Amino acid sequence: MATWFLRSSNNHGVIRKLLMAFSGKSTTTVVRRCFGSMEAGQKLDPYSCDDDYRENIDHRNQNLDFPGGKIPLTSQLKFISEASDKRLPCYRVLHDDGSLISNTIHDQLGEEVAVNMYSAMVTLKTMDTFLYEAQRQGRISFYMTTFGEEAINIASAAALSPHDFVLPQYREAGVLLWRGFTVQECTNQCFGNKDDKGKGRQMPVHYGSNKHNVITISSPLATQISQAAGVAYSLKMDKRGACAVAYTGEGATSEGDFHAGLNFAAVMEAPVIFICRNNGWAISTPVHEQFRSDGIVAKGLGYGIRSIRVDGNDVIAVYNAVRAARNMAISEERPILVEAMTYRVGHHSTSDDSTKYRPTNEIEYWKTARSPIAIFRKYIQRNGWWSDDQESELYRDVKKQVLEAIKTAEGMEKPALTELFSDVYEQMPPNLHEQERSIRDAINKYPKDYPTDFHV
Ligand SMILES: Cc1ncc(C[n+]2csc(CCOP(=O)(O)OP(=O)(O)O)c2C)c(N)n1
Ligand SMILES: [Mg+2]
Repeated sequence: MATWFLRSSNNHGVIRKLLMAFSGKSTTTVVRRCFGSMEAGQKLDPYSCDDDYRENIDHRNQNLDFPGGKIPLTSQLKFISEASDKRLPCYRVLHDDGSLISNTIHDQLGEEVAVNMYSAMVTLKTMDTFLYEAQRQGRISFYMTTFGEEAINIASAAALSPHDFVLPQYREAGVLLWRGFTVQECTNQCFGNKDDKGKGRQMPVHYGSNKHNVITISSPLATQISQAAGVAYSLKMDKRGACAVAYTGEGATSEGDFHAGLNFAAVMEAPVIFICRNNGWAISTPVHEQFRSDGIVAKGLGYGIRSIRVDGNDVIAVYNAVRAARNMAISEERPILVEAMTYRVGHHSTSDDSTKYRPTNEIEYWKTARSPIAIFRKYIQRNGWWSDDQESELYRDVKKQVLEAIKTAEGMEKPALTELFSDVYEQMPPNLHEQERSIRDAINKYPKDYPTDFHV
C-alpha cells in the first residue's frame, strides 16, 4: 500500500526521510533510536546514521551507553530544527472527480460495502440536517453536525471490527450508525425521552452504547484519549484480539490528556488507534493558533508511535489507513496515530456562528468541491454501482426515516424525575435527597414551567 508510515521498524530509509523533514537537512544530531522498551525499536541499529552525519561523530568514543540505550556522539553544536521545508505528505487514493489515482495500490472495497458506506454517509448527513433544524425550532436544546466529516466517520467505522472499543469525542455519530445504533436511538437521545439509554441526563449528541462497544461521550475534551490507552491495555491483557479507538479533534490534542494518553499507550504497547480529525478549527480557533507542529501526525514520532496522515475526505484512503492501523495495532501490540485532514463544514455546534470568524467562500469550497459524499458518489457511479434513480430513492427513504424518528421521539414521554438521581450511588446521599425535594417543590409551585409529560 502506498502509505507513509513513520516506521519504528528497521526501515531506515523512511526514518531518514522523516528526520530530514524534521531537520530540513540531511546532517542532523537527532538521536535516531527508539525507546529501548519497544520491541520494534530494539530492532533499530543504533550505530547506523547518515554519511555526512558520520563525519561529525566522535570516533574515539562513538557511542555512550545512556539510560535507554546507546547514543552516537557528535562534536557539532546543532539543534534539531523546529520545522521542515516540506510538510509530511497525506495519503489519498481518489481524485476529487472520483477517479482512482493511477499508481495507488489499494484493497478493493467491493460493490456491497461501497454502497453501504455511501448510504450510511447520506443517512448521517440527513439526520444532521433535520436534527439541526429541530434545534433551531426549539424542539431540542443543542446539536452538533458532522457535515464534511462523513468519510472519516463511516470509512473508519467500516474498517474496524464491532469488537473494537470506540471512545468518541462528539463528532462521530456515523460510527454509531455504522454499528447499528439506529437513527431512532440517536433521536431519542437528543430528545432525552424515556427510551434514551442515558435517561435524559446528558446533553444531546452525547451518545453511548454498551451493546455497540461505544463508550459514552463526555463533554470535557480529551478524557477519552487516556481512557482509550487503558481500554486497549486491558484488551491486550485479556487477549481479546481487539483494539481501542479514540477519536479526537485537533483542538483537543492541546489537552494534557492527549500527551499522557499517547505516551502511556506507547510505553505500555497498547493496541489503540488514535484517530485525529484535523478539521482546521476548534470552535473559532484556527490550527495556526492551536499548535506550531506540522499538524498532529508529526507528534507521533515524539512518543514513539507509528503514524500516518490521510485525506479525511477520501473514503477509500481512510478505510485503507484505518484497516492497516488496526492490523498493526493488534498483531504488533502497538498504538497507531492517524491524522485525517478535513474541514468542519458546519458551525461548531448550535451555539456557534462560524461565518463570524471564517470566510464563507472557504466553507463553500469544502462543502461542494471537496465534499466526501460527492467524491464517493462519483466513484461508485463510475464503477456502475450507483444511478441517479437510486440516489433519489435513497434521499427519499432516509428523509422519511429521520422525520418519523423525530416524530416518535418527540411524542414519547420523558424519563421519571427519580431517574435524575439514580445510578450514581447505591444509597442516595442526603444532599441528593434534598435536591430531589427542592425540584419537586419547584415543579408543584410552577407547573406551567415544566412539561406536562414530566413524571413527578
Ligand atoms: C477541557 C475542555 N476545554 C474546553 C472545552 C470547550 N470546547 C468544546 S469543543 C471545543 C473545541 C474542540 O475542537 P476540536 O478538538 O478541534 O474538535 P472539533 O469541534 O473541531 O470537532 C472546545 C474548546 C471543553 N469541552 N473541554
Ligand atoms: Mg477541530
